[in-house]
Amino acid sequence: MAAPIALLSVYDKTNLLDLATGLHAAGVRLLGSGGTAKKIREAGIAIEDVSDITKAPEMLGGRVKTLHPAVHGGILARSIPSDEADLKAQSISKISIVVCNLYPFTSTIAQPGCTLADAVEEIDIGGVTLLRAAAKNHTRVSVLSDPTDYAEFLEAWRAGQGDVGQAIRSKLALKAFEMTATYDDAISGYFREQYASAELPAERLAGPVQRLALRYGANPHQKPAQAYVTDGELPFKALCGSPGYINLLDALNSYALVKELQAALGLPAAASFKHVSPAGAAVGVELDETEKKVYGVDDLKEPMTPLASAYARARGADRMSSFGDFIALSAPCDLATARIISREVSDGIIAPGYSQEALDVLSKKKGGKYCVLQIDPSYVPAEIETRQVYGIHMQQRRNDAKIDAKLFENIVTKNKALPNQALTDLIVATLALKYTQSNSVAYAYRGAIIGIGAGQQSRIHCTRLAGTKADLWWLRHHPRVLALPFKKGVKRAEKANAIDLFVGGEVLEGGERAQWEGLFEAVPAPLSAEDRATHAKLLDGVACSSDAFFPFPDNVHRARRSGVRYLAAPSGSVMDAECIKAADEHDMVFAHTSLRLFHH
Ligand code: 93A
Repeated sequence: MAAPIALLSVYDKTNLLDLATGLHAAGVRLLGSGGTAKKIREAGIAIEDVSDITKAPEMLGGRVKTLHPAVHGGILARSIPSDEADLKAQSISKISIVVCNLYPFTSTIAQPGCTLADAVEEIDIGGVTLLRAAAKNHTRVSVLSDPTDYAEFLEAWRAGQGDVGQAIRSKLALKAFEMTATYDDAISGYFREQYASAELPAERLAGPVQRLALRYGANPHQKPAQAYVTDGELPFKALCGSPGYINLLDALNSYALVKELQAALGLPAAASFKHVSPAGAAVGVELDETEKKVYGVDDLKEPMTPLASAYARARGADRMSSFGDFIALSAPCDLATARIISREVSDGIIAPGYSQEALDVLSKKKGGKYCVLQIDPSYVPAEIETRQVYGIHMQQRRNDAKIDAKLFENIVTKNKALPNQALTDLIVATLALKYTQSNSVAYAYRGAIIGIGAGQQSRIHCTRLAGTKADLWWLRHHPRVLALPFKKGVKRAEKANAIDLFVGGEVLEGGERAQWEGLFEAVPAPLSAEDRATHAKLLDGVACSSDAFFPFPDNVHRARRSGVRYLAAPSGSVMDAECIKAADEHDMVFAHTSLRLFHH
């Protein structure tokens, strides 16, 4: 029987001579490309040149070394009669072992001053082809792509007398496939940066791009940073300003939320995000006169549209948290909505479109730096999503669970009366949780979130946090708050802060107190405990949803204290019966959803 053949073609020549010595001693015939063969021959080990079997010299300055049917026929041939006949007809010998590693593309492009031509020269063609061909034919061929595998391979080769076994060949093939995939990622990443980025605003306006360079990542020292897709183009473009990393996290999560809200409820929707959770979210339910005052839009000259009402509600749930928000709209931004936004401190907006007059207003914000993103509403994200944490890739199916009326059909309390408005509110609360960092609990009323407790490790802390926010939101409707005698010229953000201190019952001292009092024509007396209690009793019919089951009935009791009448949460707690009992005690309506909605 003819000696088995190994083809060696390596850039990194670590451990090469040990391997060549071992293979040669085991009776393997060695074939090498230029530099690899030279190094082995100089060490006194017999080796033939690839050109001896191809009968063609290396050419184009090394660009063509191993690309030849004599090489690839020898690697790819199976042990089947037709392949054997083909090899015989062309006088080609089978190759059993391929040893190859690639030109150093990644380290070359990392060199300062690396030119495009330098990078291009480091794109390995023949080596990738060797690895891929050998890995494809791994039922017969062994492929060594990593010098640290040589010693173990040699041992197995000797032990198996020339047959390392399928398990080893399979493992080596997988490694080679990973290696070529990583190599190709580096190449496409480099060219994406060169050819598919929009660095200049003018380029961005021209149309969608595949890659967007970001100023930095989550923090200024996290550079470089970018957003990209590997297929096609990004589904959004920046019409004004340029988004940061956290802006994009907010934009993409918030747009997903408003798109689903509009689809579920047939009304335009808006969300106000901060730190990748909603501070508020709402659908376009018309505002009454009191609400207009609470949300600070009573003085708006532009007539309110449903979309403007949605944003006014979303922004007004928790004005303190919404300071510097990222906004999402489910429908093209109109002038009324843009006018509301123009008066608020905000970081950016994403919407499926903008009327020209709305865009004119928004692009003047922040000295022309306000981030305005336009997203393609027909965009559908991939079913599988991947992220990397601490160097580890993690994959999951996207949370594409549909949230609609059906989810709330399993009512487990005695009271089963779920009016339409309450159902809308449960959908708003539950959909908001789908895009809120967990654990989370949300309270909703009149189509809007009024309190959200996000990112707490304890469920009751979520329920309390959301409840306290809802309480403060409701106190902002108190006639004494609506009549607070602010001096002329006090800014909107200052008012929001002053009102928050007033309804929160914060006891201020010294300079802070003086500053607060200085905002008013006459210093307002604090709300008494009785004022608060009387007002709290006026709120009823609030909906509350939880992203996982209530572990204890304290959540139910706490929710009730903020006017909650309608509850939704998955079942599954050992205390389910106790939670239902608590809901019955308050004559609440509790729907078990069987859908957990953790989000990270
Ligand atoms: O320029 S190439 O893509 N053309 C080829 O045909 C080819 N075949 C192997 N580069 C090629 N190689 C690469 O050459 C291998 O991947 C390896 O990195 C390197 C080994 O060259 P040498 O044996 O001359 O040191």
